[in-house]
Amino acid sequence: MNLKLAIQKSGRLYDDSVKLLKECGIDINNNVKNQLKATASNFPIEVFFLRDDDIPQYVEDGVADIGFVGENVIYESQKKVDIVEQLGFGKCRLSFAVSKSENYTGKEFLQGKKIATSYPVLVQKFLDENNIQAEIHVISGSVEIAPGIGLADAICDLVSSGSTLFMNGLTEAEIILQSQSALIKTPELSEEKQAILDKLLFRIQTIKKAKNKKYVLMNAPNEKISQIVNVLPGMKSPTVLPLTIEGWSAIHTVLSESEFWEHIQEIKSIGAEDILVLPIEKMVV
Ligand code: PRT
Ligand code: ZN
Repeated sequence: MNLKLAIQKSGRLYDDSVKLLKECGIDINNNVKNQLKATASNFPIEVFFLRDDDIPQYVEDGVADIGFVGENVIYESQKKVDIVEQLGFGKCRLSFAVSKSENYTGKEFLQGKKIATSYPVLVQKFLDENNIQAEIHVISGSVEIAPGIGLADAICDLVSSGSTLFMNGLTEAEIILQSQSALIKTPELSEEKQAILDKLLFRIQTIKKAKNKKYVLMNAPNEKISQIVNVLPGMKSPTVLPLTIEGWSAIHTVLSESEFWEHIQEIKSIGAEDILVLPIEKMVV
């Protein structure tokens, strides 16, 4: 029995999807170009390669049991699938943007306007929630050129760095959805397949927990240890080990990237030396 997973065939999510499986210790045989499916040699999973827009439908129908796909695509598709876990990659936002020369003062700007988008469902939902009447023009690609050629007064499209908007003389006016990739599952999953999914989820969560965490080591004089330990947030109390030099100890702890930057100067000024920061690959807590 294999769990059937749908991932994007090629595009922005492909590399991160395959990388996540690899980090989970799952080796898929995906060396052949243009292949439609692959199996794993060391995990009961079969991977289907599809266009991202088709993934929610396949999962709703149970042709695939689970899928990795952007939340933007999931919500726009309106398919009956369960979102099980956010995956932390493919981060972007769905935003309205207007020409730089427009004076965007708020949502009311959109009243009676023409909006070009590939996300008619999500845009209509936003308009309805805000009692705005506007005309939606559905375009499937290069939405950002619509205002420049007089096709629309505003666009609603995915933004990540913002450089596409900038290059087209547009500014981001309103975010309507924050999105990232998520693991979705079909509403009906057999007990046996659910057990495989639970195993996969455990691995994914283990990796996610470690992603932003650093293993931090430092040396400090013994009389400064309690002061340093008080500053360190850490998961539990840090480990303190004696050094061979009399009166000194090593402190080991786990911090998030932001906690590290927040506290490191203070820790150094208290008296910590030789501070080392190492990445953590996996974390089971
Ligand atoms: O062929 P297939 O249908 O599978 O792929 P696709 O062309 O529809 O999708 P693809 O590969 O472009 O994107 C897949 C998913 O990546 C999207 O559904 C989002 O969940 C996610 N994602 C994250 C993005 C972006 N960031 C993104 N920046 N998808 C698209 N963009 C585009 C955006 O549409 C705009 O044209 O990038 C441009 C803006 O980027 P910045 O960096 O200039 O702001
Ligand atoms: Zn697509």
